[in-house]
Amino acid sequence: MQFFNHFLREKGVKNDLRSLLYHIARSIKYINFSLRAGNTAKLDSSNASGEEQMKLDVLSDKIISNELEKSELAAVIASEEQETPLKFSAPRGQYAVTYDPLDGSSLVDANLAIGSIFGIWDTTDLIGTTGRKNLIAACYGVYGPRVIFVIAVKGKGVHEFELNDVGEFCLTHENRTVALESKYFAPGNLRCTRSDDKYLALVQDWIRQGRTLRYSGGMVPDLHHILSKGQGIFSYPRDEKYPDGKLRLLFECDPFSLIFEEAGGASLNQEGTPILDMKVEEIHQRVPIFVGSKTEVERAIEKIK
Ligand code: P6P
Repeated sequence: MQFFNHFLREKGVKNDLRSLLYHIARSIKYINFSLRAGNTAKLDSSNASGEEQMKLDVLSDKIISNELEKSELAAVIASEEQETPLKFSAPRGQYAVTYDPLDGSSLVDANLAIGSIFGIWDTTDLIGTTGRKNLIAACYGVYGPRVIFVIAVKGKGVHEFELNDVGEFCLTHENRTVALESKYFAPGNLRCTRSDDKYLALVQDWIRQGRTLRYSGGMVPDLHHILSKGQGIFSYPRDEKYPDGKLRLLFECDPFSLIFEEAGGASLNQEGTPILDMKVEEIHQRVPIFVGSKTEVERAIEKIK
């Protein structure tokens, strides 16, 4: 049994990044506890993207920001739940952390799995950078029947840990990889097939080919399904309601793109540009995303762009 801190040290992950990941892991433990004990009520407020907030969204955001402040290694944090980034006064480190504290929180009342997503950047100037240039690590927590913590440090692979009965994250899978082709598909935003004939044809192709549909409406469990099966494609194209796509570049798509490229997969926008090469224009920037098995993603973009 290997604890995640020991494992990362053996992988040569430097002390301050390991310490930052330790605080992120603590926040995942506290959020997990609050989910099992917490109130699934909605608030009469909305987040910076205009989405209805749950009490658990606000609580999760507070848990994470407290842990990141305690780490003293994050100089700047940017949350999907907050309008603007927060600069800490006297940090020891110079990292920025971007995060979606509780992605898919609207699924909590249906008792479906949800998650938290984190990107760790070696710059505090997020506007104007790209994931390729400054995103050095990404991780997510999945709150399901088991609590899973997946970490990718740039150039060091993708590794999976599970929370045990005494609150430690132990290694369960080293070097997760994604095959070039897949039998699974996770087609998001099916509403847009009413107006986008190319997306309709793409989804119909997947159905005709006898592919297996796996889609829950939660990006974290839907993408974790692809990583855990080692194959799959997740798609969320743009439409009239979301002309730039629904999912956020900094809080969801860049972190998952680093993870999937590290696992040998691909993550492209609807024009076929790697998400990691997209310049950050504004904090809550949205982007269409096709991510997963490399050949499947490339084939899908050829059909839809
Ligand atoms: P739709 C959840 O609200 C989320 O942000 C992602 O977790 C998920 O992939 C997507 O939206 C689901 O969107 O349009 O299917 O509800």
